[in-house]
Amino acid sequence: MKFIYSDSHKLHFPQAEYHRGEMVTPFEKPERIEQITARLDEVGFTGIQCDELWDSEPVLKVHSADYLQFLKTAWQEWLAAGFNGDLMAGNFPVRRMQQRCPKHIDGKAGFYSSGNDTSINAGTWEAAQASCMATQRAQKVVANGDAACLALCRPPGHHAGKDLFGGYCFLNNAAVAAQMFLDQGAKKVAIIDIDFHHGNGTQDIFYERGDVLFASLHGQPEDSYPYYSGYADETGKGDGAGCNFNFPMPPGTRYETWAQALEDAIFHIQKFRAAALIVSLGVDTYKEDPISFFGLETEDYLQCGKHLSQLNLPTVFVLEGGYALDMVGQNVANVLLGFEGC
Ligand code: SP5
Ligand code: ZN
Repeated sequence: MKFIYSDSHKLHFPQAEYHRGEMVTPFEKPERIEQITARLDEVGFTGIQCDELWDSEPVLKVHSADYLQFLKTAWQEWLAAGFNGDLMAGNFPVRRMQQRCPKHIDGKAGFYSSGNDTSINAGTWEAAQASCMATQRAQKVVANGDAACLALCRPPGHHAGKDLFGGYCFLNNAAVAAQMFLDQGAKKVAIIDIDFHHGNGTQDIFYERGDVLFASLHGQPEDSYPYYSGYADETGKGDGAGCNFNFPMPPGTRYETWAQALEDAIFHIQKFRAAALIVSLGVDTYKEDPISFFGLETEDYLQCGKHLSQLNLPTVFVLEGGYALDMVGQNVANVLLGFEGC
C-alpha cells in the first residue's frame, strides 16, 4: 500500500496546550509523523511525498468560504492586532449569544472554534492545506485503481466542522475524500471513524446529507472530549436521517467490545451500499494513549484492519489521532497490514 505525506506538516507546531489545569507540550506534535513513517518504511509500504498545489474545489463543498478565509488570514490578523505567541481562542458564542462574526481577530477566533486545545501559528494554514492535499492525492491513487491508500495527515481533520476548527483539526480531510468520490460519480460513500474521539466535525458536515453514511466508534460523551456530541441517538436529519451511526463506549473498553461495535458499523455500511470507504484512522484507542481511555492492544489493530477489508471497498485511510509516540507507528502499520491480509 502507498502512503502519502508532506514535510510541510512541520510548519504547524503549537507551543503549548492547556491540559488538566496546566500548560503542557501539545500531544499532537510533529514527531508523530516521523514515528509513523519510520514504521511504515520498515514494513515495506511505499511513501510518496506530496507537493501538489492547493485545490479548494472539493474543500468548499464541505467547509464554508468564510471559514476558509478566516483560516487563511487568521495569523496575519493576530500579528496585526499586536499579539505575540500562538493564536488561541478563549471566548465562544455559547447559548443565547449572538452568532455574528465580530471584526476583531480575538473574537473571530472563538467564533470559528470549538475549544482552546487547538492553536494557530505562522505555518498552520500551510500545513493544514498540505495535509488536505495529501488526502486529495490518496483519494486519486484509489480512484485510479489502488485498492487502498493512506494519507498521513497532520494536522488531523475529523473534529473540523463546516466552519469550526478544534480538537487539533482545521480542514476535514475525511470529508474532502468522501466529497471527491461523489464528485467523481459515486452515488454513496461511507466514512468509518475509529479514532478514540467522536468525529463531531465529520458528523456536522454530513448530518443532513443522505449521500454519505457516517459511523463513529468513540469514548462516550459523558466522559470524553468532544463532550457535546457523539450520543447514540444522533442519527441524522432531513435527507441524512438514518445515515449517522454513533457507538459511544465507556472507560476501560477493550477490543472484544469495541470490535462488536465495529462489526455493527460494518453491517450498516454494507446495507447502505456505499461505493467507497473512508477510514478516519486514529489509534488513540491504544491502551497507553495519554489522553484516552480505551484498552486496545497493538495486535488488535491487525484484526481491526482485517475487519475493515471485509467490506471489500476502495478505501482511503486518513490519519487522525494517536498520541502514544513509541507505539503509534506500529499501531497504524498494523491496521494496514491487517487490511492487506498479512
Ligand atoms: C484528532 C484528535 O484525536 N483530537 C483530539 C483532541 C482532544 N482535545 C482534548 C481537549 C480536552 C483536554 N483535556 C484532556 C483531558 C484528558 N482526560
Ligand atoms: Zn482522537
